[in-house]
Amino acid sequence: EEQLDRIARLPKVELHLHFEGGAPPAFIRGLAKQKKVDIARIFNEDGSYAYRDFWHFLEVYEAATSVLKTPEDFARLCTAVLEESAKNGVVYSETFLSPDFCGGGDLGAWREYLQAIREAAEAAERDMGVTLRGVVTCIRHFGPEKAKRAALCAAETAGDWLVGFGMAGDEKQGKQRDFAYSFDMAREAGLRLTSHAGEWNGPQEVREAVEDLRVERIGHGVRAAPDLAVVDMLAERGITLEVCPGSNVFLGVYPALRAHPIDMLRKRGVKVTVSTDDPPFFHTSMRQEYLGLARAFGWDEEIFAEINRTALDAAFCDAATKEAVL
Ligand code: ES4
Ligand code: ZN
Repeated sequence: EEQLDRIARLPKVELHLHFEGGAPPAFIRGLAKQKKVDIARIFNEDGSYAYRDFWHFLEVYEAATSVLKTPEDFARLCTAVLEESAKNGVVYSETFLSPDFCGGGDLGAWREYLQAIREAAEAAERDMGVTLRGVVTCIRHFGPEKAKRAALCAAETAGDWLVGFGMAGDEKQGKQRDFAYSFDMAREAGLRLTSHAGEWNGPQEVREAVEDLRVERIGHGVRAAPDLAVVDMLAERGITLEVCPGSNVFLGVYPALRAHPIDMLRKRGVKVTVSTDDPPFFHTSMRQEYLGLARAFGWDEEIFAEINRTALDAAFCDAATKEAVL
C-alpha cells in the first residue's frame, strides 16, 4: 500500500496526449451550450463521451472538437488539460496538436492558435509546475494533401516550443509511406518525429513507420509484439514506444491489462514509456495508468523511475528543459 502510494506520487513524464482528447466532457458540453451547437448525441446520460469503438471514437472526437473555435477556446482547453496533468504529478508533457482543428490548415490562423495555447501553457508552468511542449500531428484519414499543409504549419513554427511532428488517425487507411513527403519536410525543419503505428495494424506497420518515415518514436507500437524480429529491431535501433495501456484495454486491443505486451516488450529491451492518449475519453489518468501497471505486473518504484527517465530521454525538448523538470 505504501509502495503504491509512492508510485502514485512519483513525478511523471507523458509523451502521448492528444490535446483535444484531454478535454473533459463537461468542458465540451459547456462550450457547446454557450455556442448553441447541438452535440447531445456524443454524450451518455451520465455526461461521459458516448461511442462504440475506435472508429466511432474518431467521429465523436471530431464532433467534440468542432465546438473549439477560437484561439481563446484552445487556451482555456490548455489550462483545463494541464490542471489534470498537474493533479496527476505530471511534470513534463508533450501534446499532439492538429492544424486541421486549429484554423483548418491555414498558416496565419495556425500561428494565432499556437500563440494562444503557448501563452496558456507558460502560465500553467508558472502556476502549476507542469511543462508542456507541442507536437504537430497530421491526421492519417484526412489524407496526404492535408498532411502537407499540417507539415508546412509545423515547419514554419518549429522551435523551442513546437518540437515535433507526427501522425495520428485511422491506421486502416493509407500507408505510412504516403506521408513521407510531410515527414521529410518536418525533419528538414529540425522537428523530431513520431507516428501512430501498431495500435490496430500488426508488426509490419511498425516496421514501415521506422523504415519509411524514419521516426524515432512510435505511438503505441504494441502490436509489434507477436513478431520478435520487429521487437528486436525496435530494441536495436533504440526506438521509444509511447505506450497507452489504459487506452488499449478500453478500446479492446487487449482484453485486460495483464494481457498487455508492455511488460514483455520492456523485458526484451524495448524502450517503453507510459501515457494516457485521450484520458477523459478512455476514463484514465497518469496516476491510474501507473497503479494499474503496478498491480498487473508487480512493477515497483524503481521501474517507474526508469520509465520516466526513458521518457525524458526520448522527449523532443532541449537539454536545458529536461534538466529543469526531473
Ligand atoms: C487519434 Cl486523430 C486521433 N485523435 C485522438 N486520438 C487518437 N488516437 C489515434 N488517432
Ligand atoms: Zn494516440
